[in-house]
Amino acid sequence: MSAKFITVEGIEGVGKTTNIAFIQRWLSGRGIRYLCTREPGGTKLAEELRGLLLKPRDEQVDDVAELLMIFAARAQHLSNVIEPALRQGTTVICDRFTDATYAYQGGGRDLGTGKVAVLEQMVQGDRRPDLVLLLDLPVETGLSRAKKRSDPDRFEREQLEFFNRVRHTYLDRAGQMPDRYAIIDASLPLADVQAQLADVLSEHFDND
Ligand code: Z5A
Repeated sequence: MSAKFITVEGIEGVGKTTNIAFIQRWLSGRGIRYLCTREPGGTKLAEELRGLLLKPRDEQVDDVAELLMIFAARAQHLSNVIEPALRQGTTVICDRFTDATYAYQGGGRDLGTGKVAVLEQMVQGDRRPDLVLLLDLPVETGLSRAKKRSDPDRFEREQLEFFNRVRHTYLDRAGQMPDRYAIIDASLPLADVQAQLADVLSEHFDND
């Protein structure tokens, strides 16, 4: 079985962390070797860039500066962690990847797809996720789940409209690339969300 590059995406509070733990258990149960990582982050330098990106600050952050920092972290993460793991036959589970950039910077910040696509090609070459698990729910539900946490970061301080643009960009991309995306209804109780995930994972791994 070839190693796969799987990413988990969705808006704020959609349950990525909770469900990545389930995906890890599912893979372990089948004896599949995997590595779990996240973006922005995944290496020392990329985690430092993540800290800079998420920190609330008085200074207005330029949208293109934000975009470039995300891709700087991604270049480091890809060359030091993701590509070596895939080369060694290890499946990679990544909490967010470039679909998040299309959704948050392209859609949320309204930068559009052009600038994201140029950097995607420059940094990733042909590397794209084999499977994008898009956890989807209404923005209000996600925000109310996430609100239970303290100290919102720079993204969590955004307004409802921002997250609606992010959600719709994700859904548009999923509609354009149905072979690569699986949309999971994350508004359901956890057991139902995980049953959907198990079905999609079985489809991708058991038929390989
Ligand atoms: N960002 C970007 O702008 N551009 C990029 O290219 C990339 C990222 C890669 C940090 O991401 C920020 O980076 C992110 C976008 C930006 N900011 N935002 N928004 P992150 O992934 O680290 O942060 P996050 O989106 O805030 O994720 P999170 O904090 O890890 O939340 P989550 O993992 O999706 O949710 P959770 O912690 O698993 O669940 C939230 C709560 O809901 C928790 O209490 C659960 O117990 C509960 N939960 C989960 N599932 C259920 C169900 N089914 N029913 C009821 N309750 C549930």
